[in-house]
Amino acid sequence: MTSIRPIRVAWLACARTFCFALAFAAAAPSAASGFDRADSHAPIGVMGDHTHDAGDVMLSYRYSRMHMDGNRSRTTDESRNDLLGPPPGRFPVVPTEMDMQMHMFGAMFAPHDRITLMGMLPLVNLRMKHVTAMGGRFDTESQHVGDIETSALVDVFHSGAHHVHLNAGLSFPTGDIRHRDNTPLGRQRLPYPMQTGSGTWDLMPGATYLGHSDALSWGLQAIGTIRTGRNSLGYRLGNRIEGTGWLALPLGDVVSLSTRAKWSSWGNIVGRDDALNANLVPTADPNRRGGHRLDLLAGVNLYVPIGPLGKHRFAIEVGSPVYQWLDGPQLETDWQVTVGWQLAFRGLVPGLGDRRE
Ligand SMILES: [Cu+2]
Repeated sequence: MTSIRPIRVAWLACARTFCFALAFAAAAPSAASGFDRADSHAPIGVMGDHTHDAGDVMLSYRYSRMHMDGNRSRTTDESRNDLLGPPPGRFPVVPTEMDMQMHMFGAMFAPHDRITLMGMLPLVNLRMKHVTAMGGRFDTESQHVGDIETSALVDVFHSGAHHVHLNAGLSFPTGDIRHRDNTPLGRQRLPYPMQTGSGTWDLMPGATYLGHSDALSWGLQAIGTIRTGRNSLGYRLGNRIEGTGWLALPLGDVVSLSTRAKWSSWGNIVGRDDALNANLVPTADPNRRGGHRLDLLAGVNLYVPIGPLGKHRFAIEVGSPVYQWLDGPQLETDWQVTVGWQLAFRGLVPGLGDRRE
């Protein structure tokens, strides 16, 4: 009973935003662009960056990996020897490294020239290495479907080289929040960052601006993640805001190079999982999860028209933080990489909107 109300409020807020966006879209000029090059999609690490014309379908696959190594409190690195020890103040177990891998399958479909629907299914693999105050080492692993995300991208402005759309996303609690693995204390519930889901319905509102000239293209995007209510274990992850801006340089018709900056801020956990002991390991402390990070990334997009129907895109983007402030001790990010493939079918579903070509 108690979990129904926040969901209803969330749905109402979402529906209201969406109706507002639709009203805008109806008044906006046509989204016909004719902008069709390697850099007409953002760097592959950006989601929901582009919209489609009515009847278009696009399939995508992304593999991403993020590597975390060493601990940090605020902006200061902390060695494991500084952290290991008896509580309070120190921890019997300290994480040393983490790898987050994700296989993300996506589909896009535009039922209308100004509305593109998008769905994303992530498969997540998380691995963490630890040391103990007794001198032991152990690893934990978690693998599961992550939180499935759907969104509607609504074109609200299009004028020559400039385009704006709104992102109205909803993340479903399909990931795991109860994963257990073997530890020196037996089979235990794993701490928050080793779970593949949030356990809550999350709203993901945002806006995206795209611009291009003959020689360059650029874009800005801001997306929030707003958790609603609490999950079935009695907590919710911190809200999150991400803002990114990029610049891309087309080299001929097939290749483009990109550079991007991305700011992320995320809060601590509200509530707690009673199965976790925050004195044992910092990852189990709901008040040591928040942070801010600025990443710089570089990418390559390839655009390969193959056959009459499909247009393939291949892309890679790599990046590293230049600034991170962590409400730690928390594992710090070292690098990340995203590799992706996209296949678009123009006008696959006929009879929608008016084709322009
Ligand atoms: Cu697409």
